[in-house]
Amino acid sequence: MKGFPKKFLWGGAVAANQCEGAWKEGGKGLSVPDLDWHNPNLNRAGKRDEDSEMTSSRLEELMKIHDDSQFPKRNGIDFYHTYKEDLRLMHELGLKCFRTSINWARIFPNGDDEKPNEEGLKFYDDLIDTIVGYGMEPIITLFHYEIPLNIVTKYGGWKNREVIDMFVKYCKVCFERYHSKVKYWILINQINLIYVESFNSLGILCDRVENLEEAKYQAIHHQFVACSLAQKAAKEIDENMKMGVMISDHNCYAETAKPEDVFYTYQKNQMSQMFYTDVRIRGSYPGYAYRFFEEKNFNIEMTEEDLAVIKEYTADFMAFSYYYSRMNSYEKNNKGLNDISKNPLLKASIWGWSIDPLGLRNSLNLYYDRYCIPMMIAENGLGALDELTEDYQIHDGYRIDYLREHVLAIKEAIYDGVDLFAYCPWGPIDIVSCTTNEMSKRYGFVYVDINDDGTGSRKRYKKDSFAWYQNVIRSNGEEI
Ligand code: BGP
Repeated sequence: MKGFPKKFLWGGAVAANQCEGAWKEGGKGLSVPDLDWHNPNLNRAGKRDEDSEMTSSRLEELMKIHDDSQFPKRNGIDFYHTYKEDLRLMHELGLKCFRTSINWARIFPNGDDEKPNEEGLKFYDDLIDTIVGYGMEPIITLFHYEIPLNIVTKYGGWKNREVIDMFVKYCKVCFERYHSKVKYWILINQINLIYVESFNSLGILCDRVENLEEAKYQAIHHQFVACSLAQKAAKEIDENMKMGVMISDHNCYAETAKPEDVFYTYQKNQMSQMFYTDVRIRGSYPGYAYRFFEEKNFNIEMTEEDLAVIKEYTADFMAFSYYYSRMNSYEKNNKGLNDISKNPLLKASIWGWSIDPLGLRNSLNLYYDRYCIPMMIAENGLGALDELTEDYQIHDGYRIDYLREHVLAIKEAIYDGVDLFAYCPWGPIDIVSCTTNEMSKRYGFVYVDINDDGTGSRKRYKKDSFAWYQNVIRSNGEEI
């Protein structure tokens, strides 16, 4: 097909923990992102934040800090109180869909509570009604790192099998309450990121397990089972709901055409990306994963019932976030899945994220060829340091350039035959960064005047990119 489908969902995506704030309001429990500490001496282009793998002692230290300004996600952009006004701006932007998450700890403050927290549900009743009221299709993520902290400290996170039932119970509450309003659900945000995010994604404290890597794969098995069981519950409640599997795509290129570079790069892509979608879409563990476990001597406990439910309840659509591509060399990068090289042929943002629009077209083709199910781009965008001028303008031509190139690549992929139904640029309104916990890494079409230390007027201003995206949507991708 040439051009975007008629009912294409042009959207935007945020996550509860990065925008809502109100971390202690409405009966919400403490959750993992509430402890995401902002390092004022952050090395932006360096490795990810030191807290992506957490120890019990570091967690205790963080619990003793009572200054909220050091934890920007606790206040976010105060979306909990401003969502009506913020969503009005999203409506003005012309969004056809809006992706956000439900914060698990608002619904089950401790994860293991007997009954859901009605006040938390009430907030999402209003939020979802507002999204729908503005004519936007809500896309709801059920787990965007918002694991109740009690599940981490009392149960050891997703490594513990008991967490499956807690998650499914929480999902059921949401499905029952919102099935008539929410069609598209993403069960777990970026389910593949476990090789960099053992704490955020899985709630594992690394000193509490014998072998962290093995524990991660046990935990991910529990997430797979939980997703299929949640999906089973969803189908029983309302067959019209669609369940998506989502990964973070950073497809690796081989550094050279040397067969070793090509093959070991392929293997890296298998275990860091395809493994997750193979299980959730094809419904079984691929041979290369069993081999990976065997060669590492991992003993992953899985029952026959687990494998049966994984087989029966597979994802209805595939979603992925796309920010950058990666590069791999057999000789230089043999220290695991996250050991990669910088691609000298690509420019990068100051956070070191390479800019590669063709990589997006490549990934869309790759996944669609493999799975042939409807696809959604759940996140994409350029994090940048924006400047608010004295007359309250934000001239973010660099963002327009980035998005233009990516939207053009998507258009080509649709012409290639990919069945893509939604595109959700990340953070259509500025929110706190996920990886570096700072406000300064901005993605929005709307600027939010809040600084890293929480100061600022909190006012919202439209950036130059606002009018650009508005026109892209209005013309259904004809004017880019
Ligand atoms: C993804 C997360 C998002 C988001 C995005 C950008 O990994 O799903 O939550 O924030 O990355 O990352 P950052 O905010 O650190 O730039």
